[in-house]
Amino acid sequence: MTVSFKGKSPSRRAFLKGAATAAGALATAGAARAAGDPLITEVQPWASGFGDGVDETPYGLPIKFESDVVRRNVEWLTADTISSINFTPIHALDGTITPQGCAFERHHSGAIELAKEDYRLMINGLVDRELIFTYADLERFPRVNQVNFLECAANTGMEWAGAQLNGAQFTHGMIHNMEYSGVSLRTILEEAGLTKAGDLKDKWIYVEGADASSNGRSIPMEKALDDCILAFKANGEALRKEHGYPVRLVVPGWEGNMWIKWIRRIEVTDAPVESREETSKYTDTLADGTSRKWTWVMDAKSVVTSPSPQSPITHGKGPLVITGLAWSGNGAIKRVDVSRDGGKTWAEARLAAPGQKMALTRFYLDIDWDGSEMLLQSRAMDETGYVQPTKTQLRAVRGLNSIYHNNCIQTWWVKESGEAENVEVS
Ligand SMILES: Nc1nc2c(c(=O)[nH]1)N[C@H]1C(S)=C(S)[C@@H](COP(=O)(O)O)O[C@H]1N2
Ligand SMILES: [Mo]
Repeated sequence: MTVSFKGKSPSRRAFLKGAATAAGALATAGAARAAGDPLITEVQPWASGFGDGVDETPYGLPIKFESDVVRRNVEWLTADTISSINFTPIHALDGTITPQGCAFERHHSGAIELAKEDYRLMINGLVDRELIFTYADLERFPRVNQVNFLECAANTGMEWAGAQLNGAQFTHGMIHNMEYSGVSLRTILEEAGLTKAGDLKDKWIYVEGADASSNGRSIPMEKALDDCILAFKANGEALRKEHGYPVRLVVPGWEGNMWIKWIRRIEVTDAPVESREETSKYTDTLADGTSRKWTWVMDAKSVVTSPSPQSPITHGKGPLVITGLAWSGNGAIKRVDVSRDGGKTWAEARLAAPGQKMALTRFYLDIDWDGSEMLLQSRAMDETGYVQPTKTQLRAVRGLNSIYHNNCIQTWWVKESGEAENVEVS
């Protein structure tokens, strides 16, 4: 096995032998520290005065001590911040729901400010009745709730050629997972009427946003009528401006580019439009120079979020929580395995809750770390039986010309110091 990190190949090391320990046996972590601790023996300022009144913070932000849990961009990645991307701090989050305030953003012409009163949604093309809805109109249709991940097709795209970015936030942070509330797209299409469209099997919709880029995409009618929603709310509150306020399209399991923000038009068509976003972009060039198109589904993928380069082990050996996220655009995650020796041996991780369709799943592996280095990996399996591929397996099929749809197994080299680096094993 060789390990490469930014071109270099650290020599092979001894690998961790320790087996996973039952959670019950880990209860002693740090317990006997109290004796003589001034935080225990002395009265502290927060216990001897008043805290803030309830009128101080009508809408709250995270406490100042958490100020590094923020979206970050990578300056050299794009020419400016308008047509750009920032990344979710997944290394610092837990559970599965991404707070909107730190959920990554991707815009092609900046985040626009569109008031509900100025919002219009048009349906035209092969419909029985062309319609225009206001925001208030949309609110009067029966509503649905759905938790879904959105992953940009370019997530992990910089890693094709080798280990590049040192942090789960940057390698895997073009993802968020929210609970959406809105109206099923099917409801709105049926309101406009689809009898004129005839046989729906070969029909499409073309969707576009109100921003200058419009980000138009074609979606097959079958998917449009299946599980897409026109969402107004995320995690209980109105969508943030940057995520498409007041209405965005949710396309469960499919590449983020199709989740049109500030959606203004739906056209029913008898063929795909072949727009910029589905021809020159969001297609995957193979080794022989030909390109795959209509690669909509985000295949099963996972990543260890901690320990990881931005979330080193700081407590030395003993009980250690290894955790991460898994997801699949083809349905629910069924199982996640974790390797500590670069993929030679695997242990089945514990899913915090059974996998939900097209939503993030949190996994944990509770171990007794012996302090030796690890080549940490996770491998997801979804309900179709699909298993997340290694980087070598993916390159064999896709070559090195691709940007999008890199769902390979990630490796973190966790050193004896507890620090971690982005590496590749082969
Ligand atoms: N109208 C519009 N919709 C858009 C985009 C855009 O630039 N304009 N970007 C797309 C891309 S490429 C992605 S990955 C997702 C990002 O959604 P987010 O900003 O909520 O993370 O929105 C998609 N929808
Ligand atoms: Mo994207």
